[in-house]
Amino acid sequence: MGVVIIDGSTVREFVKDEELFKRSVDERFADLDLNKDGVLSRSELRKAFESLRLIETHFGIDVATTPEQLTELYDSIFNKFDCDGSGTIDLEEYRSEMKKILLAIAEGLGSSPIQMALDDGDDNFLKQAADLEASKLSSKS
Ligand SMILES: [Ca+2]
Repeated sequence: MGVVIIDGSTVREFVKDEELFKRSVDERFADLDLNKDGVLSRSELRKAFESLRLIETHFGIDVATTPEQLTELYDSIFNKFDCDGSGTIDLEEYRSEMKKILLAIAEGLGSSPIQMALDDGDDNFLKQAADLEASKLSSKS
């Protein structure tokens, strides 16, 4: 268990680093694509959000309590990702929506840093953003 400190610029730098951002988003996409058909289905995306706990931890949305409400919530997320309404999410759609989400998180954080507790095995985007900042700081000194 460790603690990282991030603020809006940490997240923004990560998104701006196109190569790193693409690589980590693409890796995550491949992990989520459980049946390896190259696109994310509704249930694959839902699993992703459940495991990330993005909704509870970063958007401050009241966590829906009934299964029906949860399904509605995940449906609306899915529809946001699925820009062309094809019923699946391709890599391009995933990249562009993750970028929007992370920039929205960055906006929400602003310049007031927050502490984020991480388990050792955690490898989410915010942790990677913090790692990137740490590596830049250490290469400067
Ligand atoms: Ca799939």
